[in-house]
Amino acid sequence: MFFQKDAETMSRKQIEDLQLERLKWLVDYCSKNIPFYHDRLEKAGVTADKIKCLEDIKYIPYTTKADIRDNYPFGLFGQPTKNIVRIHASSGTTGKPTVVGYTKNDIENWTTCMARLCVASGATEDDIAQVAFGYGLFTGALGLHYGLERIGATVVPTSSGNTEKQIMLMQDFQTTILVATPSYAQYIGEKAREMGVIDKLNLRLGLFGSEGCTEELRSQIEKTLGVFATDNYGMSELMGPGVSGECRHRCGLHINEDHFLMEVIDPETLDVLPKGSKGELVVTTLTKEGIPMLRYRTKDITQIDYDTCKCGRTFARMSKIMGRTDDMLKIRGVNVFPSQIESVLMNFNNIAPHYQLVITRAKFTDALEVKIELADGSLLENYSELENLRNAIHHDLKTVLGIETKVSLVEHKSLERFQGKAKRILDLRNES
Ligand code: DLL
Repeated sequence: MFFQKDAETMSRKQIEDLQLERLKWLVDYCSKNIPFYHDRLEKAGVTADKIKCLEDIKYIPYTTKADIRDNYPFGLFGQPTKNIVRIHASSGTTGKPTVVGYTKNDIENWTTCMARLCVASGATEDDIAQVAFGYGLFTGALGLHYGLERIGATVVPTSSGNTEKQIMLMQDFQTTILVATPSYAQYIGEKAREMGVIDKLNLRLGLFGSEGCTEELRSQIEKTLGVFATDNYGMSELMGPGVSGECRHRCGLHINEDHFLMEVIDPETLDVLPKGSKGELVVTTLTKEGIPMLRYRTKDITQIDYDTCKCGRTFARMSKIMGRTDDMLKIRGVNVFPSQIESVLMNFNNIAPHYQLVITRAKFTDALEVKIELADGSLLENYSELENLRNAIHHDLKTVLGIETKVSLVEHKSLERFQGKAKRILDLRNES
């Protein structure tokens, strides 16, 4: 089953011709509408005319998250806000989020990309789909919501959390599709079992994504919930979910190649690697108007297979994300950069610049403990001041990260010191 068979089964030549045409358009669009890109492209001597084949993309400089941060909030938008109909955001590397904007056309293309992937995974208009991603600035929920609605499925926007009610509705509505992060799906399964209703659920399909999931974990969740689950990839800077996703054959995630041009690079030398190599994924958005991206460095590690899939789709398939080239963590589906935490801590007196992040998983839910050293022993005498400091740090971390943390103030000089690169992150999730 296809959502748009013609587009999804184009020949490689047709895909590449379309990508080239769109890349030329994009270069022109960016230099005309976005001063940042105008200057970058001019400096690099790149105009649409200089792009004669897809390989000529190499003349275009890479874009990074720092470029988005430096142009906060709307500096990289390709349209004035009167043409922007939606804004989403994800974690930035410091205090301010990474903000993205969508025009009406962007929302339409996003919906189409999502609808294709929903159909590829086996969703139909007969399905009742419960979206248990958090609604809000996060792109996951509304992305899937629009795509599923477009194919005619009945969408239930429960959002994440309130798990018992979530399960009650799942049972009462006889929901057939669960949209969630794999870890939340696992938690839902466990809770439903505890509530004694696991056999009363009618789930058949899981649309998962936004964080990594091993094959072992996936089969465990599939067994518990009685679903067939697909992996879906995307990121806010590129659109949200809808960039790529698995079909029923689950041999890689089909990339919506008419909207995204992928390259794989060596993150050290920044050289483009030969097709099929493993490396950092770099993505150029081919149709986006709100906030187009030229050669965006995702920091995600993958490899791309260009052979036609058994499902008949000709769009290339990327492997599951194999890791990151930076220290970004996904905690309860939310991107967390240690640098965000550091920038919060640096605003406080009375604490030393020594901290440790301990991540654990209990009952399928991630927990983040931030251990911070006191600057000296003076506060130890004063419980209320200590509590005030702890509460203030907790509050600021919640504001910046958007998730709950446990803040522990520890005695001066009690955390380990490092001779070389500090190892501030203790991720114990795979050990529990
Ligand atoms: O996580 C978009 C999304 C929502 C994708 C729902 C799929 C489903 P961000 O919050 O900006 O966007 O986080 C993007 O999450 O660079 C990856 O490191 C990671 N990520 C996203 N999908 C996957 C996946 C959404 N399927 C960052 N497997 C990306 C592994 C993933 N990591």
